Amino acid sequence: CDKKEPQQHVCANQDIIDKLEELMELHKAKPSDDDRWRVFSYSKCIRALRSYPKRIKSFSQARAIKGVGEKTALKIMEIIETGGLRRIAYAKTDDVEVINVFQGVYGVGRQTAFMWYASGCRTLDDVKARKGGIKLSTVQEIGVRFYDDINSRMSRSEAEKIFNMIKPIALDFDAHLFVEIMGSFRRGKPDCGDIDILITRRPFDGKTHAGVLPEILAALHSAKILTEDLSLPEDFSALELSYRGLCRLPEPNSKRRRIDILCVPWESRGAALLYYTGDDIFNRAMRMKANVLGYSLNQRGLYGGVVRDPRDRRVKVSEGNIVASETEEEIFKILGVPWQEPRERVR
Ligand code: DCP
Ligand code: MG
Ligand code: MN
Repeated sequence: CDKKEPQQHVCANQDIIDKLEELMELHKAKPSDDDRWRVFSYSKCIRALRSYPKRIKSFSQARAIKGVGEKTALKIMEIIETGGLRRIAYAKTDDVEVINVFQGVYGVGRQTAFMWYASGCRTLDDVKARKGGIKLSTVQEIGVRFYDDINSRMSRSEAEKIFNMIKPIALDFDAHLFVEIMGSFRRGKPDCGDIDILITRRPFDGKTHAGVLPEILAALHSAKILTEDLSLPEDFSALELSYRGLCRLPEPNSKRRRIDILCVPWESRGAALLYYTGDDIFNRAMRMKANVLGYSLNQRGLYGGVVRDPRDRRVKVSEGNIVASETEEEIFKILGVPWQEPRERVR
């Protein structure tokens, strides 16, 4: 039961999928080649189960599904019969937990997490003490220092307060800027992992938002709202820019919060809003819908006349031409998807 349409869907074998996913996540945090293969085969199996319409009742039925091998079929039967999967407990070794903590550090991926572990680090204090002579990038150092802050979610009201301080500062530089909050906040979620902001400008007088971002960033730093930069655009004069950083309410004891600021050309604001409002599962459903209709959808727009390589449909032979990008409404309309308010765009 892949979400072919962007709407709620319950799977006939959801309990099985949940357990196999849990096991897959554990193997993801293990370094061996064997584990890599297990992750690969579980993900294939999970995908097959998602699109399998009936409740699985027997070993032979499970085995007959493409992508389900003998060992996985046995696991499926164990889940059906006992509601649990003993393999999960075995897979929960100490290294998994440590590596998951390390991978939770902003700027740290599998490679670095494994390297820290191999160097003898077992806790973030070990990392801070550079145990085993490990080296940290500036971003990783920030990630370790504000690990708890970055890994906790803020209330909607805190996100709102921060955004309400940022917006007038931006508008101060150019009153014609379009400054909108996207992500989970726009979907109406009661808590947010970060603050996602879109900036653009209608060039009615020939002027664009080009060049305004560095001024805004400097002002936000002076106002003690931005505290650390995580990644800056290479060329600030471009129309399409993305900034990542940490911010906080300029009050004592306020926590650091993740912030993403995007600048896009005025013509692609609809596609950008659609993409960055999410959620990611909804986006996937919309992209799939577009592909089925022979279009291609990304954060820049909806493209028609895309020619794909028949041997590998992911490869585009021709980029096609833009069909819609200015408003979310026209993209919904062309895809034949009934309009959904941001708060409805959830799994
Ligand atoms: N997005 C996506 N696929 C990704 C990452 C992001 O489609 N791999 C889109 C959908 C997200 C949006 O970008 O909703 C913003 O990304 P965030 O990571 O900020 O996610 P949310 O704002 O949805 O949730 P959170 O509250 O955790 O920030
Ligand atoms: Mg977000
Ligand atoms: Mn974000």
